[in-house]
This record gives sequence, structure tokens and C-alpha cells, in this order.
Amino acid sequence: MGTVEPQIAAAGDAQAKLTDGFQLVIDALKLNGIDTIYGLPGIPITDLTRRAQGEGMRVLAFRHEQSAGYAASIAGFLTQKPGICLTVSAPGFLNGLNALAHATVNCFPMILISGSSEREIVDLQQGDYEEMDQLAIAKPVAKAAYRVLHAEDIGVGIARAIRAAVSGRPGGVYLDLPAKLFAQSIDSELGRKTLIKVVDAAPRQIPAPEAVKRAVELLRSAKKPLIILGKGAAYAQCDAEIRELVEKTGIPYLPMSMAKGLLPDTHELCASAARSFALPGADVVMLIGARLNWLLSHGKGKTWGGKGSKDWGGQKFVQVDISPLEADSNVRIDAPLVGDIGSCVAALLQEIKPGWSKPPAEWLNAVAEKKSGNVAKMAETLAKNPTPMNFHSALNVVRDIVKANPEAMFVNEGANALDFTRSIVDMYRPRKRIDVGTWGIMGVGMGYCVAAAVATKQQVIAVEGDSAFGFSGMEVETICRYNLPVCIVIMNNNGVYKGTDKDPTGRDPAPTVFVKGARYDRLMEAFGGAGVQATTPAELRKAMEEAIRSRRPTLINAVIDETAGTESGRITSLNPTAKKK
Ligand SMILES: Cc1ncc(C[n+]2csc(CCOP(=O)(O)OP(=O)(O)O)c2C)c(N)n1
Ligand SMILES: [Mg+2]
Repeated sequence: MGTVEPQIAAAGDAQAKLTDGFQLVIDALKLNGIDTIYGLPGIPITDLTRRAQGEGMRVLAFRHEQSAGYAASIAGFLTQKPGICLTVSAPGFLNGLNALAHATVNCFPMILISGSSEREIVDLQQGDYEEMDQLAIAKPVAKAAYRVLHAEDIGVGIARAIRAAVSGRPGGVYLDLPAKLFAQSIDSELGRKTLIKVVDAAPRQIPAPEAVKRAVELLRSAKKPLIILGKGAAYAQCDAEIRELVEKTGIPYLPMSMAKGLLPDTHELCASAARSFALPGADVVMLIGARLNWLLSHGKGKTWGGKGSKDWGGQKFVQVDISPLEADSNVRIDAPLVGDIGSCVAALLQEIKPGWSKPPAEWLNAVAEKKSGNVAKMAETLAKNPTPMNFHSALNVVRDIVKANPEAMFVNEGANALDFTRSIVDMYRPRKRIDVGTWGIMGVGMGYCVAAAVATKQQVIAVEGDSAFGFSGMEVETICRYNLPVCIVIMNNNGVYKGTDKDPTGRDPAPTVFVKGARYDRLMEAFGGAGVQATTPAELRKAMEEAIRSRRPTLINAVIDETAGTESGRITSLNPTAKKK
């Protein structure tokens, strides 16, 4: 290992029994089954990355900490183990902070470990190299934040960080490791004894029997029940039980974006294509790992059949959630069911006895009818082959490719590139679709691609808006460097939402437009991957098939009609524009 060998090991017998901060961090992570680090080296953590790699950990080095952070966050979602992001102090830490906040908001278990500068100097604000009170800054966006000052506390620090990240409602945890800590030496036997192998890091939380009964009673009383599956349900990895619950009760369900594929989108009870009928029509709604936030119009307003924008639609709610604080966050929850999703769903299944009567045929037929009407309409649109290619004709190809490769991981970000894809591309397996999440955040794309490939070893397909891609585009080098089976399709409409805006004064390009006819495919070629320009669905299909056959890093620049998108995609209504023209 040459220079990466701890100095102490080579320094003779008397010192050979010492260990140091670097080593204890690595030992503590490994002891807890954490084998991958997503990060970016520099002072004071360069040697930590080297030595972790030397000790057999997978250390994936990115071009920007934000991508490393997003990678760690989604690795946490996919594996139920905290994803580790490792950064340098102040600027590196701040670059990773966005992902930490993202993890907390999305309930992904992640630990941001950042090196930091000398406490004495930082606290007296004497101007240290990369001086910053990182712990204080991380706290408001983290589920928990800790600092370790002494080598003998590393075991406790890592254990606390792991528990905080994965127990209860998962989230982002910050762990501050000052530069001085890494070089501290202690007796290795003593050090070993300070390490903690966390027992039952995410304990099951069993729901109260009376809460289960209340929930089932409410469901039983429903004439028009609906189930909504959120990404919490996908995270829980109790896929068979959730499927059983849906099928046993015969209740139509709506998957939120990252819950798509928990049951196949083609399932007869999937009501996605009838969403705008099912939400206002339902009388009892059971939320499973889904929050009534903006993505569900806060459970009220016109989406839910309310008269005004804030009026209750009259639905009663069962809410299955690990957090007792979630209920009543937006509207009254008549039957909160608090516990881990696996335990709650199992308890519901117990309580739903044989002889359970399925929802009234009238409701089921109405949903099915609405659905088949919309599916037929969509099929018509998808069958068109306009020139230039538009979102629909391109996504019709992606839809086929995903159907033929249901195990592939699917990354998606953008505005139109996101919204059209979510509704057009069916998912068939749980936890395959990973996207912009709760915030509708741009920039997760390439970090997600790396983590998805590393954590699942599956082919990755990414559908990216040209703007969305730009946030993390440099990571195509990372993808090429690790030779990951990632196929990126850029929906290139020359800009944010579309490419047709003009500066009213005629001086500059409009803020929403990019260089016309940009060749993103050549970016991939610069690093040895395959770059393809596709102007027709046939070219796109051929390129995607080849990417998947070869498992080579591939970027396809899909040239989309620049007039095809709409402002803000599907969330135009959230975009404030002056009432006065
Ligand atoms: C971090 C961040 N910055 C800015 C935005 C605002 N925003 C939403 S979608 C989007 C890009 C949309 O353009 P593109 O990805 O090309 O998708 P298109 O609609 O053109 O298909 C932007 C900048 C955001 N959601 N997140
Ligand atoms: Mg665009």
C-alpha cells in the first residue's frame, strides 16, 4: 500500500500496537456493514479515502460533492443502510449540505461526514484554513448532527449517526470530524473496544391493535376507497405484503412517483391513469408511507373535489406512517396508524379477515372506465410520429425499453422531461424509479446514476431534461471512470421548459434558453463513453438497445421539438405570474 500505510505500522514494535483516528473511522464503518463511501478528497480527509480503499471499501470519488451527496442519499433509500458522503471542510461541506437537506426532506438515511478545521481557531474566528462552524450550519437541515473530538469517541459517534439515520423516520445525519481527530493515536486494543456494532439499528415499531381496528373499520365503511402508496412504502421493502393488501382488499391504488412499480403500473387496480377522477371521487383514502404535502395538494382543494382551493373534499383518511407527527399535518386524519410500514401492513392483513367484501362494483367500474379512456387517448398520442420528435414519441421508445428491461434502474429529472416520463413510462418492479423527490430538485441525476449502478449492479437508464442534466453533467466522467452501465437520454429541447423564449430587449439569450443544437453526446465521448445523436424514435431505440446490450456508459442526445414543453411542466399553477398583463 506504500504511502497509504499508517505510519504507525511501520514504526517499530513499541508503536505497532497503536491505531489512529483514520483507522477507527474505517473500522467503525466496516463493523457496521458499511462498505461504500461516496465522496471527494482533500484536506483533511484525503488519507481517509485512500485508507478506506486500501481496507477494501468501495470509495467512489466524484467531481462535485453535491453529486456524491445525492448518490449517498439514494443509496440509503435503496439499501436501508445509511449512504455515506465524505467531504472536506467548509466549501466541500457546503457542497454536500444540499444533499443532506434533500435526504432529510425525503426521509432517506444518509450520513454526511465532513472533515473540519481546528476547533480552537474556528471558535475564536481567527481565520483558519476553510474555517466554518459546520456543526451549527448542518443542524437545521439534518435529522441529527454530531461532532467527535477524541479518537476513543469515534465508535460512539458512528453508532449514533447510524441509529439517527435509519431508525424511525430516516433522514440525513451530519458527522463532524475535525482534522486533529484523524491523526490522534491510541492503543489499538483499547480503540477496538470503543467500537460499537449497532444492534437493531431500525427497530420495528408495532402499531397499536386499537389503531389497526379503527383503520380497518374505516376502510370497511368506504363506498369509494382508494390507497395511495408513497416512497415510504417503497423504502420499507415489504413489497409482497403491500401487494397482498391491495389485492385482498381489492382497493384501487395510486402510486406516488417513487412508489411506481411497487406493484406493476399495469396492475388492474392501478388508478394512475384515472388520478384526477379517483382523488376527488374517493370517500376513504388510505395513505401508506405517503405524506399529504404539495404533491398531493395538501389533501384538499379542487384536486380532492373541494369547492375552493383550500376546501376539504370530504374524504376520510387512514394514514400509515412511522412518524406520529405526520397525522393532521394538513387535514384531519380519522385513523392514524403509527408504526413501521411492514408491521402496519402485516397488522392490517391480520385484521382483514376472509369474507372481506371488495369495494362496490360501481366505484371499481367507474375508475376502470376512466382509466381505459385515458389509456386509449394516450396510446393515440404515443403512436404519432411527428417531425421533429417530441416528448411523447421519444418516451414511447423509452417505455418499450423499460418494459423489456424491468430490472433496470430508472433515473428521471427535469420539468416536462420528468412529468411526461412519469406518466408515460410504466414501472414493473419496486424501487426502480428514482427521481427529484419531495422538493422537485434538479441535480440529482448523475449522482443517482452512479449510486444506482453501484448499489444494485443493474443497468441504469436516466431520462434527463437538458437543463436538469447540466446540474451534474460533469459526473459523466465519473460514470466513465468506473465504467458503469448507465444509459443517459437527454431530452434536448434547447432549454428550461422549452427553447423558444426571447430577451424582450434583444440583447441576450432569454434566461430559459441554451445554446441551440447542443451536442451533449460529445461530452460523453470526451471520456471514452458512447455518444449518440438521435433525431428520430428509431435512432433513439437503436441507441438505447445498443447501450443496454453493451452495458457501456452511453449518452444519447435526443433532439426534441423545442416548442414541445409547457412552462413548469405539470406544476404551472405553482408559478407566480403577475395577474395584470
Ligand atoms: C436545484 C434546482 N434549481 C432550479 C430548479 C427549477 N427548475 C425546475 S425544472 C428546471 C429545469 C427544467 O428544464 P429541463 O430539465 O430542460 O426540462 P424540460 O421541461 O425542458 O423538459 C428548473 C431549472 C429546481 N427545481 N431545482
Ligand atoms: Mg429542456
